[in-house]
Amino acid sequence: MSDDYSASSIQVLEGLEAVRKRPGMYLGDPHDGSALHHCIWETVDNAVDEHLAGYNDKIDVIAHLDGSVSVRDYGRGIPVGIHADFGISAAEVIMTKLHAGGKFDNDSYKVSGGLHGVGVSAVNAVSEWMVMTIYRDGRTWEQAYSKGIPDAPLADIGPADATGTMIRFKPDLTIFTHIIDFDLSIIDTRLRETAFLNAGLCISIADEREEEIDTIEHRYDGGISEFVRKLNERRNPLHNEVVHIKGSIEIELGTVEVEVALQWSDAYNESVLCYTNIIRNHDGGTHLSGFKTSLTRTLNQYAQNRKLLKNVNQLSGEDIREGIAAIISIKHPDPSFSSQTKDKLVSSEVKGITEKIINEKLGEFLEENPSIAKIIIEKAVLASTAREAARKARDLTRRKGVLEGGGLPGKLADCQSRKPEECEIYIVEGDSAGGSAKTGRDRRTQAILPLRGKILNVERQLKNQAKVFQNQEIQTMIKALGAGVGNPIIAEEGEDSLTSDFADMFFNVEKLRYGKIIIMTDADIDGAHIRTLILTFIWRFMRPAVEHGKIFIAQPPLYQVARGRQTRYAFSDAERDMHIAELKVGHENAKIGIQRYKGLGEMNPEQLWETTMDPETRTMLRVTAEDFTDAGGDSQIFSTLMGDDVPERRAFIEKYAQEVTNLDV
Ligand code: 0RA
Repeated sequence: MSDDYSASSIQVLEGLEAVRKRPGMYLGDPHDGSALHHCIWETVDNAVDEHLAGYNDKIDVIAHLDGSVSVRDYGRGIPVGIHADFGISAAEVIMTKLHAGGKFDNDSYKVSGGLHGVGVSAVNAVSEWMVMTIYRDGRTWEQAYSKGIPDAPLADIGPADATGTMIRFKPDLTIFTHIIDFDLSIIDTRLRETAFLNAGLCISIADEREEEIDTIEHRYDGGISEFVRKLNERRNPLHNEVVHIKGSIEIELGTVEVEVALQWSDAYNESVLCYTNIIRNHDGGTHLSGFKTSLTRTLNQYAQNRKLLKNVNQLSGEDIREGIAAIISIKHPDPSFSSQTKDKLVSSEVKGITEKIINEKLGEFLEENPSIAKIIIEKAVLASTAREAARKARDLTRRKGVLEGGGLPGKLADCQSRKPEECEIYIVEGDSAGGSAKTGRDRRTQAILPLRGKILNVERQLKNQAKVFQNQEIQTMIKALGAGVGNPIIAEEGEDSLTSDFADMFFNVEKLRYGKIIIMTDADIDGAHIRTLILTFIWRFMRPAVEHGKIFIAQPPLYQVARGRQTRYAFSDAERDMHIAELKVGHENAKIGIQRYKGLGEMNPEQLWETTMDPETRTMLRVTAEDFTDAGGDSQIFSTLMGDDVPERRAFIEKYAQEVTNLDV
């Protein structure tokens, strides 16, 4: 045995010992299952490298009954010749020397690409046993190890009719204390991602521990384009074709390859996943910032050249990325990361490289696909308009005086009390009804805000919010309520609700100046329309007020039934008929007067107080979120109330009038 050999084997033992002592440093936490699965990733990565080098298109992963896992590839096979420096087979060097993976000094043994981490030797070190089988040059070679140490030199054990490498290892359970089982769903998820990132590579997974062994195969010839389609599976893409960009640039150390796939959907969030050498970078890095810069610049340039920006000066990066799903995958011969976990790529040259490639290729794509380009720009312009409106909303509420006393609208007849919990505001349709309400109210706790005519239908203006905030009646309401105004919450199919900067930002239900907001409109179709418009605005822009049960609908009577001095009010046809019958009892020919109230204005202040506003006797309908979201969607309450179907509307109101009796209001 040469001195060289003994020297290097001491080194090997020391290296293996280091891994066994501190597996967490090399493979992740040995107690939560992450290190255990990392062993598979590390082994598969070697086979993936062989694919990247262009020699392997299939990887078979099997979880065996005995708790071992085997990874078979069909590449060239690990070199079996004696390594000049170490005097042992190159295969043994790879399996026993830490970091030997990509760090061979001798170029002839350089692992293809040399892309991956700690190397399979670390896996060997934490394995109770490992067997390496190599199929190469028509022969089969084998070497077995215990805890990383070879049982015997690599041996030729017979002929072979294929090429490739199989590595089978059994984790050492004295190191992996807590979780002893491989989890197939974890393996499946990760290896599917690997398959997406390596177009054409087929990865099969089988679990021999199951009674019925079925083999899962992942193969995506479309690569990251198919990955993007998968991301958008539950969304509505705005264009069918996925934009796929690929390019490379030479640097001193070798080639940097940049591959990007992207597609926009009608969603509001952005999902951009970044990878370096097939490893996910959760915090992005220089490839992501290059991507963002280039996307913003290229799309703005294109839009400006084509005069597609109408009322918008320039599209921001956020506007452009609204609704985007993208995969950024780069290959780098020697990447640097901010940490051991590789969550963030920091190689500075990558930003410029990514930018350059995307500038060029995305520019080309847009030129060649003007209709897709138009769709993307239009989406960004909409996002920009909405964002601008959001900014205006913010300004409106921030401007001094808008929220507090000094800024109260002139039309508001405020109440005397300043305790929101005992205060109410009646939002009343029309000036004349407003007049009656002002006279009839309890001015200590009841405020009256008359609105003139119909307010804007905000449902049609969700994409153009600036118009909403310019509307006089809406401004008046925002000021009177004193709690600011939010931005439209547009529920998205399959997602909880809109999360980004649109949701409930500037409306603060705690700041409401009144504990009850009562909408009081005429009991006719016009009144129902106006009520619906007000409710729509509140639902879209002040939703928490609904959710906190602050919104009510006043229930003025539909009829007055009178016999002599006896008067009764009826809130439905049925109640009217009941009153008539009761008043007639014993006086078949009695003269009964029936007055149908067409508007609040027909009631004098006392009547309005008595029937509709007196907290002791009135009935009111409390509006709940379910009223907007019941089966049939947002539009149910709207269509019922907006519709011309009078009987239906009446039935609706009667139904609520009934429910309201149980309400303590
Ligand atoms: C070093 C050099 C060559 C291939 C490999 C390593 C290799 C390593 C692994 C690990 C798992 N599967 C593998 N397949 C190949 C290139 C040898 C040549 O030039 O033929």
